[in-house]
Amino acid sequence: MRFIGQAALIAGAIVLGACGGGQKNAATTTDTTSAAPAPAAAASESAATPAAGGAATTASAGAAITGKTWEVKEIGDEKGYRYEPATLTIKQGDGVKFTMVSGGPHNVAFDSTTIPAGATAQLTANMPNQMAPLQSNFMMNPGDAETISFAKVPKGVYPFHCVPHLALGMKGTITVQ
Ligand SMILES: [Cu+2]
Repeated sequence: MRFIGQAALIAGAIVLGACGGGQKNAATTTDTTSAAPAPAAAASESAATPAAGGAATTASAGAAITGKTWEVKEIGDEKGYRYEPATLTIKQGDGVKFTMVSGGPHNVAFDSTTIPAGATAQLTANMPNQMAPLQSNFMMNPGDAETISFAKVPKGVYPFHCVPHLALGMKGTITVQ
């Protein structure tokens, strides 16, 4: 079980890394607020100098985890349905690995209206497997896991919940510092 989880994590990191490295210059193509596509030279400059406004949060490529990966368990038992821990404070660039322990299926879902402004595009890109926008696939069996990168997302509070068990109070909060 432990090896399976680690293999999945490594595979996820490789996929995220490959996307993040290869598509950097394409990241602004979905930003339709710009009057014209930026030439390659301008793209290089913006990569070297952090943007002052919110434009940098528009992205189509997943950003690889550069910091620590935190562990959250998904549990459903006689005490109820919950994430453990349900409250996390992490750094921008960290990742969170959600692992199914019992009582599934569980998943991890965010609401674009409750996460920080401008976070939706990058967080969507950072979630490896989604059955709907900002909703991870179901984790059916013990040991199934999904790792979500919080690299390049805006700092702030990210409430999340389990779609099948929201009514039963299975939810949590990740604060990105
Ligand atoms: Cu659940």
